[in-house]
Amino acid sequence: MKPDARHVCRHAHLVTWVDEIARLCRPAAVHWCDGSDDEYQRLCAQLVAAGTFTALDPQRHPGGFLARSHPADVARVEDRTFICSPDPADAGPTNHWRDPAETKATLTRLFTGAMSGRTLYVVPFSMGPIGSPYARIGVQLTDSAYAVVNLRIMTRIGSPVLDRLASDGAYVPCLHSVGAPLAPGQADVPWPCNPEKWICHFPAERAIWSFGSGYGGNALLGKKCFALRIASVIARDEGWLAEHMLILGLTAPNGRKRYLAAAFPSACGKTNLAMLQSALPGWSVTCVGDDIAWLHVAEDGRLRAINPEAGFFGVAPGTSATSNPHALAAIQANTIFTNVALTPDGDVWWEGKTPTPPPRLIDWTGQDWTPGCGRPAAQPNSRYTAPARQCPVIDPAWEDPDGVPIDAIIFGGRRLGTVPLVNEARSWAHGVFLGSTCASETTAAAGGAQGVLRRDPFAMLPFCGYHMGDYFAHWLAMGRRLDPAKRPRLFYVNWFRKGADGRFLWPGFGDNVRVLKWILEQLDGHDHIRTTPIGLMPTADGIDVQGLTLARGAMDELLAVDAAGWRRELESIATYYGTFGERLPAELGDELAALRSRLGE
Ligand code: GTP
Ligand code: SPV
Ligand code: MN
Repeated sequence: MKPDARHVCRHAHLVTWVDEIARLCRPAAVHWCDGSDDEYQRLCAQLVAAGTFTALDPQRHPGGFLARSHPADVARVEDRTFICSPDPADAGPTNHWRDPAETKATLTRLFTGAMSGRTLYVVPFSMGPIGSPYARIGVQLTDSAYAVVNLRIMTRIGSPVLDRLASDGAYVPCLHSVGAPLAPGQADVPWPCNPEKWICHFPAERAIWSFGSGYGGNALLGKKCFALRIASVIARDEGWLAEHMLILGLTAPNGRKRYLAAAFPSACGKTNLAMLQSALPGWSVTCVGDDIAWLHVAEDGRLRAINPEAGFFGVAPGTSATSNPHALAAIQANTIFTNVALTPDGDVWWEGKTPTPPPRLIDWTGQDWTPGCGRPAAQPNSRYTAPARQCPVIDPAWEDPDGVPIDAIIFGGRRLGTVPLVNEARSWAHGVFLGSTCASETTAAAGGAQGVLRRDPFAMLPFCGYHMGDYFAHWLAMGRRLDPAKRPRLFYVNWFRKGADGRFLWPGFGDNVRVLKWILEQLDGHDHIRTTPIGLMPTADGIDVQGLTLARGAMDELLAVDAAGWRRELESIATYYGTFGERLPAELGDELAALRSRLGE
């Protein structure tokens, strides 16, 4: 791969770092990525030749590829993700802490010669539109061509970023190796990786070292490692927020448009909400981002958000023409599918794509698959990587360097019981209380057991780079910095409530616009509202159900305040809050006490 973009790099510090890492990792070659289409095509062709990629049928998916990962490298590894702050107390009780010096020593040993026989790619990338005052630059050094082509979709990479960096710009060094050196003459495998994985963050020096995995958030270091874990630390220090949130525009029939952000845990509905096809006539949603939001206080005291990413790394299973037609359109061309199933005619398939599966497939492990064989055809955390600009409802302002103004923030998660369909916080502090107490059932997005209910405050449990108690305090402080008249209002939703028969009570997806409508009406002032002990909720007729048939009694159950459930919840929150010790802001203890007394406890 020659020539490369090294010649346009005027940044002596970066050149020195790359040289140093090349000496450590001993790659066979070093390639500076320019980010061009030509380079992308060559890398994809190389991945096809290596057996990592299978080209899809160009009629069905022009520029489409399927990648199958190693069966043990399919999701983020939270138990191997470390925050290496100098003081263990700064990582807090929700993170895995390791000593920075010791961890560097271990990693240096692991990285020694780790890239033998491979190419070291230098990938300068911008999180956020290049030139936006809110954008930040990272440089990923990686021996994974798969990571490079994914980064090219998910971020803005190459020469324009080097130009922006000039001779002395700041960047976050992101070192990545799949940890599979090749001896001379040794044949490669389609998905190199290492059974030993280390996803390490050094918040004090703002650096990332990732070893052993080629998958998703473990390997695309701009995403969770930089844009959330390291960025959350930068944001704390600089007075902004780095959040696991979608950003959407909601237009009412009168033409008025507002922007909302929503934090749901991994695989809990951000992508689907961000580009929903409205079930209500006259209402429409446009997508600014589906996974990460960087939020700043603008000069006028308003909260504004940018999407630091440029693509979607979305959950494939469940994506269908009925659940999310806009995502299906976005992934028609130029998309990398990872761990989905392949049809005999070069198309892709996953559970839920069509009501009935095709009669024959090659499953995500490369084996023949027939319906009823007892194995899933697609890995439950199979994903697509697609350029955001291909989304048919991408918002016209999605790359606005100043971001979009946020009028409401929604928290949520998968809760089978207790938590109602929608609820508004009584105040900013109450909203921070709601965000801090979010809980959700675990999903396939991370290794470990699934369907286990755990606290996932602000959907940031796996992504906050510092002490969660300090993070709550930072949210409270941000509220004080916003103009009270322009401050976003805070809501809590739950699409995942189940009835006695074990089925979802709420249809979800495009029907979620009905709840967004109530939220917008709340902002504008209306009377479909009742005050309850847990917050402000819709009246029985508050949610617009035109054209919708719900099971009998479903709406009552969705909008009920389950007193017994909330009493259990109080105890569980008290125990949870206890884990933060004196770093739990006093206001949150007060909110818990106030809820207790409103519930008559
Ligand atoms: P990450 O990319 O992991 O951060 O996830 P995400 O929050 O963007 O989740 P996504 O929208 O991809 O949804 C994950 C799963 O939840 C998919 O299988 C969806 O089909 C399902 N899902 C999304 N929205 C709804 C909903 O409103 N109701 C129900 N029942 N399921 C939903
Ligand atoms: C998530 O797990 O929240 C994701 C996918 O968005 S990953 O990039 O793997 O983190
Ligand atoms: Mn995510």
